[in-house]
Amino acid sequence: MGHPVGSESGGAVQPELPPGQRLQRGWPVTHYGPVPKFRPERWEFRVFGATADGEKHTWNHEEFSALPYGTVEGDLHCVTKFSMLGAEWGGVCAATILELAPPAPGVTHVMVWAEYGFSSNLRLTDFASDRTIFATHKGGELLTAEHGFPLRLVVPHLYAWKGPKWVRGVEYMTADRRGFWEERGYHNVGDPWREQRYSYQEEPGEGPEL
Ligand SMILES: Nc1nc2c(c(=O)[nH]1)N[C@H]1C(S)=C(S)[C@@H](COP(=O)(O)O)O[C@H]1N2
Ligand SMILES: [Mo]
Repeated sequence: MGHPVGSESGGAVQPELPPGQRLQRGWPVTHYGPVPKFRPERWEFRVFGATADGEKHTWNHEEFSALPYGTVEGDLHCVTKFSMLGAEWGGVCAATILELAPPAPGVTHVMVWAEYGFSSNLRLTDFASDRTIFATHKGGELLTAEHGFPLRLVVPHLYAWKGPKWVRGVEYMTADRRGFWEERGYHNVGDPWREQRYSYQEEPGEGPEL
């Protein structure tokens, strides 16, 4: 049976969860460190590293807010085993950023950077998924500070740590490098359907040497 398909259980249709996950009602707040204060005049979103034109691309908050708005339906699966299903995220699709600031041909991975140096690495193919979104809204409402306002990444097909809150930019990389949680024992790829929780589960080729 395919994964995000509903199944009958006691008469009610239950959405299916990845292995080992349980459904969370409501939306808990989970992160490491303090919630940053948003200062619009100092905020900018940058795309740097191996860009196609060799230049760094930046948007201030006003410019970023004027980018095309898209929506995506997606779940959050926390590696601590709760999942929040079926949220509607609004914001700027990663595909839009890739179009406006294309990567050089040799780019294989990206590092997504957030406030206080938090980071997470993704394969370019995961970042380029049509469901990967830099979200400003959930369910039509602006994100709250604890949930990542003014901007967070959502990658519905990977564990939620792969989506930094308070995101500030993307680095295009021609080789893989581990981000914050990936350096601290979490799986380099993080596919919840394959239960890729910890780095000791990595198969050869799934991550840089530890
Ligand atoms: N900047 C930052 N983003 C982060 C984290 C973090 O520690 N710092 N934790 C991640 C983890 S582990 C999860 S489960 C989700 C939780 O998002 P939520 O608090 O909106 O539910 O945020 C992710 N994004
Ligand atoms: Mo998490």
